[in-house]
Amino acid sequence: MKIISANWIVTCDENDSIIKDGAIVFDDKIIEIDSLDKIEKKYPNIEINKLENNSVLMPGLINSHVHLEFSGNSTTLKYGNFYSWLTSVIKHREDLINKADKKLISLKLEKMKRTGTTTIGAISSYSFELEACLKSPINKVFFCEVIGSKGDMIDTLFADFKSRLNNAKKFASKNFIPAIAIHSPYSVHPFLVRETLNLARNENLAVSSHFLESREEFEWLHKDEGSFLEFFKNFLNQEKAVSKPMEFLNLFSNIKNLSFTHCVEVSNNDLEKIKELGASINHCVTSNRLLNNTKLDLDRLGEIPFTIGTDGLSSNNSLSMFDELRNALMAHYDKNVIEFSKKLIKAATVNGSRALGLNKGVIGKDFDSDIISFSLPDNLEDVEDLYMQIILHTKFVDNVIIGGEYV
Ligand code: MCF
Ligand code: FE
Repeated sequence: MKIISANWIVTCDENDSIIKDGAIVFDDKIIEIDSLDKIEKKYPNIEINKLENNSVLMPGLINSHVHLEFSGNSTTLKYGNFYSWLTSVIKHREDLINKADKKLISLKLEKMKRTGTTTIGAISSYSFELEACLKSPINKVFFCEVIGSKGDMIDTLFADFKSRLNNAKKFASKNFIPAIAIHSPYSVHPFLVRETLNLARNENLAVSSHFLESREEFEWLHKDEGSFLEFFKNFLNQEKAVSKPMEFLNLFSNIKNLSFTHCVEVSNNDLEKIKELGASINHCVTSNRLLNNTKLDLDRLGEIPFTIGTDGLSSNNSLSMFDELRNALMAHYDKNVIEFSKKLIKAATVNGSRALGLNKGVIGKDFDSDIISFSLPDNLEDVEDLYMQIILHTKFVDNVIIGGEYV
Protein backbone atom coordinates (compact mmCIF):
# COMPACT_ATOMS: atom_id res chain seq x y z
CA MET A 1 0.00 0.00 0.00
CA LYS A 2 1.26 3.50 -0.89
CA ILE A 3 0.13 7.05 -0.12
CA ILE A 4 0.69 10.23 -2.11
CA SER A 5 -0.57 13.73 -1.26
CA ALA A 6 -0.79 17.06 -3.06
CA ASN A 7 -2.20 20.55 -2.73
CA TRP A 8 -4.95 19.72 -5.20
CA ILE A 9 -6.59 16.47 -6.20
CA VAL A 10 -8.71 16.62 -9.33
CA THR A 11 -10.84 13.48 -9.10
CA CYS A 12 -12.88 13.63 -12.36
CA ASP A 13 -15.63 11.81 -10.42
CA GLU A 14 -19.32 12.34 -11.15
CA ASN A 15 -19.50 15.32 -8.79
CA ASP A 16 -16.32 16.85 -10.24
CA SER A 17 -14.90 16.81 -6.70
CA ILE A 18 -11.69 18.69 -6.10
CA ILE A 19 -9.89 18.08 -2.82
CA LYS A 20 -7.60 20.73 -1.38
CA ASP A 21 -4.60 19.27 0.48
CA GLY A 22 -5.70 15.73 -0.20
CA ALA A 23 -4.12 12.28 -0.17
CA ILE A 24 -4.63 9.05 -2.10
CA VAL A 25 -4.13 5.59 -0.59
CA PHE A 26 -3.56 2.99 -3.28
CA ASP A 27 -2.14 -0.31 -4.41
CA ASP A 28 -3.04 -1.40 -7.94
CA LYS A 29 -6.51 0.05 -7.26
CA ILE A 30 -7.35 3.22 -5.38
CA ILE A 31 -8.21 2.31 -1.81
CA GLU A 32 -9.16 5.64 -0.30
CA ILE A 33 -9.02 9.34 -0.98
CA ASP A 34 -9.48 12.06 1.63
CA SER A 35 -7.86 15.12 3.18
CA LEU A 36 -4.19 14.69 4.08
CA ASP A 37 -5.02 15.35 7.75
CA LYS A 38 -7.44 12.46 7.95
CA ILE A 39 -5.27 10.05 5.98
CA GLU A 40 -2.21 10.82 8.15
CA LYS A 41 -4.20 9.99 11.28
CA LYS A 42 -5.68 6.84 9.82
CA TYR A 43 -2.38 5.46 8.46
CA PRO A 44 0.25 6.67 10.98
CA ASN A 45 2.77 3.97 10.01
CA ILE A 46 2.81 4.47 6.25
CA GLU A 47 5.23 6.95 4.74
CA ILE A 48 3.46 9.56 2.62
CA ASN A 49 4.94 10.99 -0.59
CA LYS A 50 4.04 14.63 0.12
CA LEU A 51 4.09 16.82 -2.97
CA GLU A 52 4.25 20.57 -2.32
CA ASN A 53 4.39 23.86 -4.26
CA ASN A 54 0.97 24.02 -5.94
CA SER A 55 1.10 20.32 -6.69
CA VAL A 56 -1.76 18.60 -8.49
CA LEU A 57 -2.75 14.94 -8.64
CA MET A 58 -5.20 13.79 -11.27
CA PRO A 59 -6.09 10.67 -13.27
CA GLY A 60 -3.55 9.80 -15.97
CA LEU A 61 -4.56 11.05 -19.42
CA ILE A 62 -6.16 8.72 -21.95
CA ASN A 63 -5.27 9.28 -25.59
CA SER A 64 -8.13 7.39 -27.17
CA HIS A 65 -6.83 7.40 -30.77
CA VAL A 66 -3.22 7.34 -31.96
CA HIS A 67 -1.37 5.74 -34.92
CA LEU A 68 2.15 5.03 -33.62
CA GLU A 69 3.26 3.39 -36.88
CA PHE A 70 3.10 6.80 -38.56
CA SER A 71 5.50 8.36 -36.02
CA GLY A 72 8.16 8.79 -38.73
CA ASN A 73 6.34 11.79 -40.19
CA SER A 74 7.14 15.36 -39.26
CA THR A 75 7.44 17.54 -42.36
CA THR A 76 6.67 15.12 -45.19
CA LEU A 77 2.90 14.80 -45.45
CA LYS A 78 0.66 17.39 -47.13
CA TYR A 79 -1.99 19.12 -45.06
CA GLY A 80 -4.80 21.48 -46.13
CA ASN A 81 -7.33 19.01 -47.47
CA PHE A 82 -7.90 15.28 -47.10
CA TYR A 83 -7.25 14.36 -50.70
CA SER A 84 -3.78 15.93 -50.72
CA TRP A 85 -3.03 14.22 -47.42
CA LEU A 86 -4.20 10.83 -48.68
CA THR A 87 -2.14 10.98 -51.87
CA SER A 88 0.90 12.08 -49.89
CA VAL A 89 0.43 9.16 -47.46
CA ILE A 90 0.28 6.73 -50.36
CA LYS A 91 3.40 8.22 -51.88
CA HIS A 92 5.46 8.19 -48.66
CA ARG A 93 3.91 5.40 -46.62
CA GLU A 94 6.72 2.91 -47.17
CA ASP A 95 9.45 5.35 -46.10
CA LEU A 96 7.50 6.66 -43.13
CA ILE A 97 6.70 3.19 -41.84
CA ASN A 98 10.33 2.09 -42.20
CA LYS A 99 11.48 5.16 -40.32
CA ALA A 100 9.19 4.37 -37.38
CA ASP A 101 11.29 1.51 -36.01
CA LYS A 102 11.12 0.07 -32.51
CA LYS A 103 13.59 2.65 -31.20
CA LEU A 104 11.68 5.66 -32.55
CA ILE A 105 8.30 4.37 -31.33
CA SER A 106 9.77 3.63 -27.89
CA LEU A 107 11.05 7.21 -27.72
CA LYS A 108 7.61 8.54 -28.65
CA LEU A 109 5.94 6.35 -26.01
CA GLU A 110 8.41 7.55 -23.39
CA LYS A 111 7.63 11.16 -24.27
CA MET A 112 3.89 10.45 -24.13
CA LYS A 113 4.39 9.10 -20.64
CA ARG A 114 6.34 12.16 -19.51
CA THR A 115 3.56 14.35 -20.89
CA GLY A 116 0.98 12.61 -18.73
CA THR A 117 -0.47 9.84 -20.90
CA THR A 118 -1.07 6.58 -19.02
CA THR A 119 -3.39 4.86 -21.52
CA ILE A 120 -3.63 4.81 -25.31
CA GLY A 121 -6.05 3.50 -27.89
CA ALA A 122 -3.38 2.42 -30.40
CA ILE A 123 -4.64 1.97 -33.96
CA SER A 124 -2.39 -0.63 -35.54
CA SER A 125 -2.32 -1.08 -39.32
CA TYR A 126 0.47 -3.69 -39.46
CA SER A 127 1.46 -4.53 -35.85
CA PHE A 128 4.90 -2.99 -36.50
CA GLU A 129 4.58 -1.05 -33.22
CA LEU A 130 3.66 -4.13 -31.17
CA GLU A 131 7.09 -4.75 -29.62
CA ALA A 132 7.60 -1.14 -28.56
CA CYS A 133 4.08 -1.09 -27.10
CA LEU A 134 4.72 -4.24 -25.07
CA LYS A 135 7.89 -2.72 -23.61
CA SER A 136 6.13 0.44 -22.43
CA PRO A 137 4.36 0.64 -19.05
CA ILE A 138 1.56 2.68 -20.67
CA ASN A 139 -1.76 0.82 -20.85
CA LYS A 140 -2.67 -0.12 -24.39
CA VAL A 141 -5.98 -0.95 -26.01
CA PHE A 142 -4.44 -2.34 -29.19
CA PHE A 143 -6.84 -1.91 -32.11
CA CYS A 144 -5.86 -4.24 -34.97
CA GLU A 145 -7.10 -2.49 -38.10
CA VAL A 146 -8.98 -4.05 -40.97
CA ILE A 147 -8.96 -2.26 -44.34
CA GLY A 148 -9.88 -3.11 -47.95
CA SER A 149 -12.83 -2.28 -50.18
CA LYS A 150 -12.33 -4.74 -53.04
CA GLY A 151 -14.86 -7.58 -53.00
CA ASP A 152 -12.47 -10.22 -54.41
CA MET A 153 -9.86 -9.54 -51.73
CA ILE A 154 -12.08 -10.01 -48.69
CA ASP A 155 -10.91 -13.50 -47.76
CA THR A 156 -7.23 -12.59 -47.96
CA LEU A 157 -7.71 -9.35 -46.04
CA PHE A 158 -9.79 -11.02 -43.34
CA ALA A 159 -7.20 -13.78 -42.94
CA ASP A 160 -4.40 -11.22 -42.62
CA PHE A 161 -6.40 -9.23 -40.08
CA LYS A 162 -7.18 -12.36 -38.05
CA SER A 163 -3.57 -13.43 -37.95
CA ARG A 164 -2.56 -9.98 -36.61
CA LEU A 165 -5.37 -10.08 -34.05
CA ASN A 166 -4.48 -13.63 -32.96
CA ASN A 167 -0.87 -12.64 -32.57
CA ALA A 168 -1.87 -9.60 -30.47
CA LYS A 169 -4.07 -11.86 -28.32
CA LYS A 170 -1.01 -13.89 -27.33
CA PHE A 171 0.21 -10.85 -25.42
CA ALA A 172 -3.10 -9.94 -23.77
CA SER A 173 -2.55 -8.74 -20.20
CA LYS A 174 -3.83 -6.23 -17.69
CA ASN A 175 -2.14 -3.42 -19.64
CA PHE A 176 -2.43 -4.78 -23.18
CA ILE A 177 -5.96 -5.35 -24.44
CA PRO A 178 -6.49 -6.49 -28.05
CA ALA A 179 -9.32 -4.75 -29.89
CA ILE A 180 -10.60 -4.10 -33.42
CA ALA A 181 -10.38 -1.04 -35.69
CA ILE A 182 -12.42 -0.76 -38.87
CA HIS A 183 -10.54 1.78 -40.99
CA SER A 184 -13.52 3.70 -42.43
CA PRO A 185 -16.82 3.41 -44.33
CA TYR A 186 -15.11 4.15 -47.65
CA SER A 187 -12.18 1.78 -47.30
CA VAL A 188 -13.70 -1.39 -45.80
CA HIS A 189 -16.12 -3.60 -47.73
CA PRO A 190 -19.38 -4.16 -45.80
CA PHE A 191 -18.84 -7.95 -45.88
CA LEU A 192 -15.51 -7.44 -44.21
CA VAL A 193 -17.06 -5.06 -41.67
CA ARG A 194 -19.76 -7.63 -40.90
CA GLU A 195 -17.32 -10.51 -40.38
CA THR A 196 -15.03 -8.40 -38.25
CA LEU A 197 -17.87 -7.13 -36.08
CA ASN A 198 -19.18 -10.66 -35.53
CA LEU A 199 -15.76 -11.51 -34.20
CA ALA A 200 -15.86 -8.46 -31.92
CA ARG A 201 -19.29 -9.48 -30.56
CA ASN A 202 -18.26 -13.10 -29.95
CA GLU A 203 -15.07 -12.16 -28.18
CA ASN A 204 -16.32 -8.99 -26.52
CA LEU A 205 -13.65 -6.76 -28.06
CA ALA A 206 -13.72 -2.96 -28.18
CA VAL A 207 -14.26 -1.49 -31.66
CA SER A 208 -13.30 1.84 -33.18
CA SER A 209 -13.71 3.29 -36.67
CA HIS A 210 -12.84 6.51 -38.47
CA PHE A 211 -16.09 8.10 -39.64
CA LEU A 212 -16.80 11.10 -41.85
CA GLU A 213 -13.61 12.98 -41.32
CA SER A 214 -13.54 14.97 -44.56
CA ARG A 215 -15.68 16.75 -47.11
CA GLU A 216 -14.24 14.40 -49.74
CA GLU A 217 -15.49 11.41 -47.76
CA PHE A 218 -18.95 13.00 -47.43
CA GLU A 219 -19.22 13.64 -51.20
CA TRP A 220 -18.13 10.13 -52.02
CA LEU A 221 -20.27 8.26 -49.49
CA HIS A 222 -23.44 10.25 -50.10
CA LYS A 223 -23.16 11.00 -53.82
CA ASP A 224 -20.33 8.88 -55.34
CA GLU A 225 -18.72 12.16 -56.38
CA GLY A 226 -15.72 14.37 -55.69
CA SER A 227 -12.01 13.72 -55.63
CA PHE A 228 -12.43 10.26 -54.07
CA LEU A 229 -14.10 9.19 -57.34
CA GLU A 230 -10.91 9.85 -59.27
CA PHE A 231 -8.90 8.10 -56.59
CA PHE A 232 -11.05 4.97 -56.43
CA LYS A 233 -11.32 4.77 -60.23
CA ASN A 234 -7.57 5.00 -60.73
CA PHE A 235 -6.37 2.85 -57.87
CA LEU A 236 -9.18 0.34 -57.39
CA ASN A 237 -11.31 0.46 -60.52
CA GLN A 238 -14.29 1.36 -58.34
CA GLU A 239 -16.98 3.93 -59.26
CA LYS A 240 -19.29 3.70 -56.30
CA ALA A 241 -18.77 3.86 -52.56
CA VAL A 242 -19.06 0.46 -50.87
CA SER A 243 -21.49 1.78 -48.21
CA LYS A 244 -23.68 4.75 -47.46
CA PRO A 245 -22.94 6.24 -44.01
CA MET A 246 -26.17 4.92 -42.44
CA GLU A 247 -25.72 1.44 -43.94
CA PHE A 248 -22.27 1.39 -42.40
CA LEU A 249 -23.47 2.53 -38.96
CA ASN A 250 -26.29 -0.02 -38.99
CA LEU A 251 -23.71 -2.81 -38.96
CA PHE A 252 -22.43 -1.81 -35.50
CA SER A 253 -25.35 -2.91 -33.29
CA ASN A 254 -24.57 -4.64 -29.99
CA ILE A 255 -20.93 -3.69 -29.77
CA LYS A 256 -20.18 -2.90 -26.15
CA ASN A 257 -17.22 -0.53 -26.27
CA LEU A 258 -17.62 1.38 -29.50
CA SER A 259 -16.17 4.67 -30.73
CA PHE A 260 -16.15 6.64 -33.95
CA THR A 261 -13.24 8.95 -34.70
CA HIS A 262 -13.56 12.48 -36.16
CA CYS A 263 -17.26 12.65 -37.25
CA VAL A 264 -16.76 16.27 -38.39
CA GLU A 265 -19.02 15.79 -41.42
CA VAL A 266 -21.80 13.70 -39.84
CA SER A 267 -25.51 14.36 -40.43
CA ASN A 268 -28.04 14.67 -37.63
CA ASN A 269 -29.36 11.22 -38.51
CA ASP A 270 -25.87 9.78 -38.19
CA LEU A 271 -25.59 11.37 -34.76
CA GLU A 272 -28.92 9.92 -33.69
CA LYS A 273 -27.67 6.49 -34.75
CA ILE A 274 -24.34 6.94 -32.97
CA LYS A 275 -26.25 7.83 -29.82
CA GLU A 276 -28.53 4.79 -30.22
CA LEU A 277 -25.45 2.57 -30.59
CA GLY A 278 -24.16 3.90 -27.26
CA ALA A 279 -20.90 4.91 -28.94
CA SER A 280 -18.41 7.66 -28.06
CA ILE A 281 -16.80 10.08 -30.48
CA ASN A 282 -13.02 10.43 -30.52
CA HIS A 283 -12.32 14.11 -31.03
CA CYS A 284 -8.98 14.85 -32.75
CA VAL A 285 -9.04 18.61 -33.04
CA THR A 286 -5.54 19.10 -34.47
CA SER A 287 -5.93 16.39 -37.08
CA ASN A 288 -9.29 17.83 -38.19
CA ARG A 289 -7.79 21.30 -38.50
CA LEU A 290 -4.85 20.05 -40.57
CA LEU A 291 -6.66 17.58 -42.85
CA ASN A 292 -10.09 19.20 -43.26
CA ASN A 293 -9.93 22.84 -42.04
CA THR A 294 -12.81 22.20 -39.72
CA LYS A 295 -13.76 21.25 -36.20
CA LEU A 296 -16.30 18.94 -34.61
CA ASP A 297 -19.48 20.81 -33.64
CA LEU A 298 -19.68 19.69 -30.01
CA ASP A 299 -23.08 21.36 -29.52
CA ARG A 300 -24.61 18.81 -31.90
CA LEU A 301 -23.41 15.81 -29.87
CA GLY A 302 -26.05 16.13 -27.15
CA GLU A 303 -25.59 13.17 -24.80
CA ILE A 304 -22.93 11.46 -26.95
CA PRO A 305 -19.72 11.50 -24.90
CA PHE A 306 -16.52 12.63 -26.58
CA THR A 307 -12.91 11.69 -25.85
CA ILE A 308 -9.59 13.27 -26.85
CA GLY A 309 -7.19 11.67 -29.34
CA THR A 310 -4.06 13.09 -30.89
CA ASP A 311 -4.36 10.88 -34.00
CA GLY A 312 -0.85 10.02 -35.28
CA LEU A 313 2.12 12.18 -36.19
CA SER A 314 0.72 11.70 -39.69
CA SER A 315 -1.79 14.42 -38.79
CA ASN A 316 -0.36 16.18 -35.74
CA ASN A 317 2.90 17.82 -34.68
CA SER A 318 2.71 16.32 -31.19
CA LEU A 319 1.50 13.26 -29.31
CA SER A 320 1.26 15.17 -26.02
CA MET A 321 -2.25 15.18 -24.59
CA PHE A 322 -1.61 18.54 -22.91
CA ASP A 323 -0.69 20.01 -26.32
CA GLU A 324 -3.87 18.51 -27.73
CA LEU A 325 -5.96 19.85 -24.86
CA ARG A 326 -4.51 23.33 -25.41
CA ASN A 327 -5.34 23.10 -29.11
CA ALA A 328 -8.90 22.00 -28.29
CA LEU A 329 -9.29 24.84 -25.81
CA MET A 330 -8.12 27.37 -28.39
CA ALA A 331 -10.01 25.91 -31.35
CA HIS A 332 -13.36 25.92 -29.54
CA TYR A 333 -13.14 29.66 -28.77
CA ASP A 334 -16.93 29.93 -28.77
CA LYS A 335 -17.07 27.98 -25.51
CA ASN A 336 -16.73 29.45 -22.02
CA VAL A 337 -13.06 28.86 -21.24
CA ILE A 338 -13.58 27.84 -17.61
CA GLU A 339 -16.51 25.48 -18.13
CA PHE A 340 -15.04 24.00 -21.30
CA SER A 341 -11.68 23.30 -19.63
CA LYS A 342 -13.45 21.06 -17.16
CA LYS A 343 -15.27 19.30 -20.00
CA LEU A 344 -11.97 18.71 -21.81
CA ILE A 345 -10.22 17.26 -18.76
CA LYS A 346 -13.10 14.86 -18.27
CA ALA A 347 -13.05 13.96 -21.98
CA ALA A 348 -9.34 13.13 -21.63
CA THR A 349 -9.84 10.93 -18.56
CA VAL A 350 -13.17 9.40 -17.61
CA ASN A 351 -14.71 9.57 -21.10
CA GLY A 352 -11.62 7.98 -22.66
CA SER A 353 -11.82 5.17 -20.14
CA ARG A 354 -15.47 4.52 -20.91
CA ALA A 355 -14.91 4.51 -24.68
CA LEU A 356 -12.15 1.93 -24.31
CA GLY A 357 -14.08 -0.18 -21.80
CA LEU A 358 -11.68 0.40 -18.90
CA ASN A 359 -11.98 1.12 -15.18
CA LYS A 360 -9.79 4.20 -15.18
CA GLY A 361 -9.94 7.96 -15.51
CA VAL A 362 -11.25 8.73 -12.02
CA ILE A 363 -9.47 9.18 -8.69
CA GLY A 364 -12.00 7.23 -6.66
CA LYS A 365 -12.27 4.04 -4.66
CA ASP A 366 -11.77 0.83 -6.71
CA PHE A 367 -10.63 2.58 -9.90
CA ASP A 368 -7.26 1.54 -11.36
CA SER A 369 -4.36 3.49 -9.87
CA ASP A 370 -3.27 5.48 -12.94
CA ILE A 371 -2.27 8.84 -11.53
CA ILE A 372 -0.13 11.78 -12.66
CA SER A 373 1.31 14.68 -10.70
CA PHE A 374 2.73 18.08 -11.66
CA SER A 375 2.88 21.56 -10.19
CA LEU A 376 1.21 24.77 -11.27
CA PRO A 377 3.75 27.60 -11.59
CA ASP A 378 2.13 29.74 -8.86
CA ASN A 379 -0.69 29.88 -6.31
CA LEU A 380 -4.20 29.39 -7.63
CA GLU A 381 -6.42 32.40 -6.98
CA ASP A 382 -9.76 30.69 -7.58
CA VAL A 383 -10.34 26.94 -7.47
CA GLU A 384 -12.85 27.30 -10.30
CA ASP A 385 -9.88 28.07 -12.59
CA LEU A 386 -8.01 24.85 -11.78
CA TYR A 387 -8.92 22.87 -14.93
CA MET A 388 -8.11 25.83 -17.18
CA GLN A 389 -4.77 26.55 -15.49
CA ILE A 390 -3.80 22.89 -15.72
CA ILE A 391 -4.43 22.94 -19.48
CA LEU A 392 -2.68 26.26 -20.00
CA HIS A 393 0.48 25.53 -18.00
CA THR A 394 1.29 21.81 -18.00
CA LYS A 395 3.90 20.52 -20.41
CA PHE A 396 5.56 17.67 -18.52
CA VAL A 397 4.51 15.77 -15.41
CA ASP A 398 6.64 14.96 -12.34
CA ASN A 399 5.25 11.56 -11.35
CA VAL A 400 3.50 8.89 -13.35
CA ILE A 401 1.82 6.01 -11.52
CA ILE A 402 0.38 3.19 -13.62
CA GLY A 403 -1.38 0.24 -12.00
CA GLY A 404 -0.10 1.47 -8.64
CA GLU A 405 3.59 1.56 -9.65
CA TYR A 406 5.75 4.64 -10.15
CA VAL A 407 7.00 4.30 -13.74
O1 MCF B 1 -6.67 9.35 -38.74
C1 MCF B 1 -5.75 9.73 -39.70
C2 MCF B 1 -6.51 10.22 -40.87
N1 MCF B 1 -7.52 9.28 -41.32
C3 MCF B 1 -7.29 7.99 -41.66
N2 MCF B 1 -6.27 7.23 -41.44
C4 MCF B 1 -5.13 7.46 -40.79
C5 MCF B 1 -4.82 8.59 -40.03
N3 MCF B 1 -3.55 8.52 -39.67
C6 MCF B 1 -3.08 7.37 -40.12
N4 MCF B 1 -4.02 6.70 -40.80
C7 MCF B 1 -3.78 5.38 -41.42
C8 MCF B 1 -4.88 4.38 -41.28
O2 MCF B 1 -4.88 3.71 -40.08
O3 MCF B 1 -3.61 5.53 -42.80
C9 MCF B 1 -3.74 4.24 -43.38
C10 MCF B 1 -4.63 3.45 -42.46
O4 MCF B 1 -3.96 2.30 -42.09
C11 MCF B 1 -4.24 4.20 -44.78
S1 MCF B 1 -5.38 5.37 -45.26
C12 MCF B 1 -4.37 6.67 -45.79
FE1 FE C 1 -6.82 8.19 -37.12
